[in-house]
Amino acid sequence: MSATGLSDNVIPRADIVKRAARIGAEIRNIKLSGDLPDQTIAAINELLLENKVIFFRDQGHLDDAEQERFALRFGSPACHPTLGAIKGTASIIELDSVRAGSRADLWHTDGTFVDGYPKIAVLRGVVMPPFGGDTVWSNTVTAYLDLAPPLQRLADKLWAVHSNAFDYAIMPRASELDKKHLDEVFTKTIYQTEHPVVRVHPETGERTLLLGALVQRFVGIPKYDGQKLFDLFQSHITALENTVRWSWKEGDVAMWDNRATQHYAVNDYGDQHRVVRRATVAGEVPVSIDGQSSVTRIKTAKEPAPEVA
Ligand SMILES: O=C(O)CCC(=O)C(=O)O
Ligand SMILES: [Fe+2]
Repeated sequence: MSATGLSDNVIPRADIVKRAARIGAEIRNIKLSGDLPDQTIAAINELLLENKVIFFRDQGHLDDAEQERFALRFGSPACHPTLGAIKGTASIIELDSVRAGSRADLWHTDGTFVDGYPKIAVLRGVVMPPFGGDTVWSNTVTAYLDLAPPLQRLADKLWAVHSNAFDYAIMPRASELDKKHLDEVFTKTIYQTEHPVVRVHPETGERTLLLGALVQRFVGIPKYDGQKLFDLFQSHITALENTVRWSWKEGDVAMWDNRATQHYAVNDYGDQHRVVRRATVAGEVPVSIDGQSSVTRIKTAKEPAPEVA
């Protein structure tokens, strides 16, 4: 049952199938489009807030334009700060396994190197391998609640610097080509943004842990100690009880609340082809439990690499 009961009137309870106790539900018998009634959109938003990630099978009718029209019923497009959108769309990016840098096999929240990073992502499975290639999401609200109260109080006070100038060289499964591509394309402009480690969710008021792969360091804490703290908090986010794993079929759609989750695309499908396309909805600037907003401290275009004669 949903918190307000709104979804019960519009989406029958029998069509909401929970996939794990703490996160994830599949919504059945709905055809996604940009033309769904307002009430249905509100019910989907409510199910999203409650379940953090929701799944829809059999959405093979969607093309890029319709996928984006559906996503934009929840807000305005979030254009990726350094990657171009697919032609004819405002926000859709494609991750194609044959292209360098398309395997998101790290726990992350999307786009946290800027202050108002995306609030919602809508991901469509376009080409799926016969085995492997699942995606896993974690609930960063229950991860916070799992912390012992003294650790919650510690997290409440911490701030972290997030950047896209990530050290791609440390990625365990990326090829040299992947690393070079990521370094060149993803970091055309370098951002550094300070976010509270505990973000108050703007719609639910829940406390969420805001960390993930783009964290560079904690403000005011030496790197060595910071790494241990990061590992401690992050280990609660990736605890299996806080996660749900989706085994994709082509035409599936996964929609997540990027303010209350992290995700990880499992890189276990070898050379098989896998393509997903993602529409993203712009998000609010995070606010800490004492009302302070995130700030982008640095935004600089990277010098082009010198020509080698
Ligand atoms: O490939 C996936 O399943 C997820 C990729 C990802 O991290 C994203 O779309 O934000
Ligand atoms: Fe992602």
